Amino acid sequence: SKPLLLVLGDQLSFSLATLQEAPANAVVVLCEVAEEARYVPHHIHKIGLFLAAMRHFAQALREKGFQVHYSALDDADNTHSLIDEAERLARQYNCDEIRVTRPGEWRLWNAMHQRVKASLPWRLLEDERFFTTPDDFAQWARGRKQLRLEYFYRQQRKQTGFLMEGDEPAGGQWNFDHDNRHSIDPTLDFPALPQHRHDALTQAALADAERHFSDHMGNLEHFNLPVTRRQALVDLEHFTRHGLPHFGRYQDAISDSAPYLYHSRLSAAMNIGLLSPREVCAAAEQRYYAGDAPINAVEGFIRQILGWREYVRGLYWTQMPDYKRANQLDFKRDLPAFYWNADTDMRCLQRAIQMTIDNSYAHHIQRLMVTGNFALLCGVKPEALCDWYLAVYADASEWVELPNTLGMVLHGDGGLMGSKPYCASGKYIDKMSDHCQHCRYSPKQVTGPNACPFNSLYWHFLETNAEQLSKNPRMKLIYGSLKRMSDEKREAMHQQAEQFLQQLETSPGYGQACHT
Ligand code: FAD
Ligand code: DLZ
Ligand code: SF4
Repeated sequence: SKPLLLVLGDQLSFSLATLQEAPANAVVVLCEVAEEARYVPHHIHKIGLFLAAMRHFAQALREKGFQVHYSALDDADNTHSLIDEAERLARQYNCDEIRVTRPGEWRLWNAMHQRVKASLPWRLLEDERFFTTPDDFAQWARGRKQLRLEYFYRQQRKQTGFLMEGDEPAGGQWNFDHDNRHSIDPTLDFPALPQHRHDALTQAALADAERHFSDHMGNLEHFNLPVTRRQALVDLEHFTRHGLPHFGRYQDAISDSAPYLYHSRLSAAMNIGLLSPREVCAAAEQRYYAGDAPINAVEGFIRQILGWREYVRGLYWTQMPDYKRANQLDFKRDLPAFYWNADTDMRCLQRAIQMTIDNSYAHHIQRLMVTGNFALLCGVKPEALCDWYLAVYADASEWVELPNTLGMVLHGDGGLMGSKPYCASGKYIDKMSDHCQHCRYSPKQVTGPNACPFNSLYWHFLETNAEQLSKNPRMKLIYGSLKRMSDEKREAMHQQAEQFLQQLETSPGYGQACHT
């Protein structure tokens, strides 16, 4: 038998089972295809990242002695679809089987699964680059009335031994989040990211991305994502030394000027396979035991990877394809046009979206509490918001994007990702950030021409969704406050929000799928 080993753009790891078990006659195939760049209009940095990283990985494979076929965007016979390319090349090289590691998106997994029994059969192998497989997650979830990250996470700690001292968690607690809620502080000094050199391969990849996809969001002038394992290791070392010690404390802070704060920006490198989550957790743990970073920082960081990252993946694979159709709060609104161009006078949104356009990155609190929160309060429909997050972030793949957007942000899954919606008014953004002092609105006003739109939208959201949310024990307090308000105040807020939403709908570009 002679297999074709298809390696996808987010599978750039030598540890893949397909590569580990490769027979000597195997042909390894990587394919640049327009379909993967366009099924949502990916940010130009994201496309540049995939092209540059795939080309470097193909080179590394060849150096290790693999026989590699690389389909480039400009190849005349390129079919521009992953499935068609693999089958075309299998015929060309006389392969009798196509092997591939489980992709990161259900649409591809399903398409490949349809061909398992074809005359040229596809064999799907499990992706072993995570701590858990979808089967492990299903087993953990079986019989539980409620799925909660915290219990899943503790089990992961015990199973992997990260931050464990015998049977006990290091530092005496599983979770140090109460130490991790500091807001932005003008005296803070954030570490600058390492600047990566663009070799000839990277330069050519970026030029090709530009030539084919210049109509997509962003420009490549300041492209600085790691595209090789070596660059990713530089970023990991830099983060654990300079960012990690402060990571916990300022995990929830938002800055008007700094895009990364003390976040790692390692998600893209991990998601495409340049770093393994295990080595990232191990590097962070080492800093704790060396006395270089405190427990609240290291525990908080490891929880994001060992806990959240695995949890969302388990949810995705055990709940798809139904998950994508869920819309618990029955949201119908289109995405406001300014999500594509940052053209808004709401400062926090303007900054989060502009940073996204500049870097194909926003940190978690910008995604959750600024762009996410606003979409939640306006009731943006899941498919519109999900396509946006999937398109604009370099780290976005549906297995991780969808549960975060549909579940965590829009509460569309009825509480699998979070026991209550992460809704907040302008008061929260004012407390955690330094945006409001630069804004034309006032976070302290709820009605009137200068009132922060988040405020009336917040109450409007609670009111509109009372039937579903007011019985939630974690929402009791806030619904109590709403109930105690005078009818006049409630009515004024309602009017204010309705007017705002109406304006949103009549603004130019509203309702178009994307704006570049
Ligand atoms: P850090 O803050 O340094 O965190 C360390 C690592 O923890 C990250 O690199 C990431 O691997 C992991 N992590 C942290 N939070 C989460 C989470 N909620 N879910 C899964 N992993 C997590 N992350 C993606 O990798 N891809 C996405 O497409 C994506 N879409 C998101 C969409 C929305 C609406 C929200 C609210 C969050 C999304 N996240 C996504 C999670 C998180 O925001 C990013 O992982 C994080 O901002 C990446 O930046 P960082 O590497 O600096 O993270
Ligand atoms: C995101 C992306 C892009 C832009 N281009 C390619 C590509 O040309 N070839 C490829 O194999 N993968 C690409 N990808 C990543 C795929 O979309 C990704 O593998 C699936 O979405 C599954 O996670
Ligand atoms: Fe955002 Fe409101 Fe603050 Fe303006 S006032 S920055 S819109 S929270």
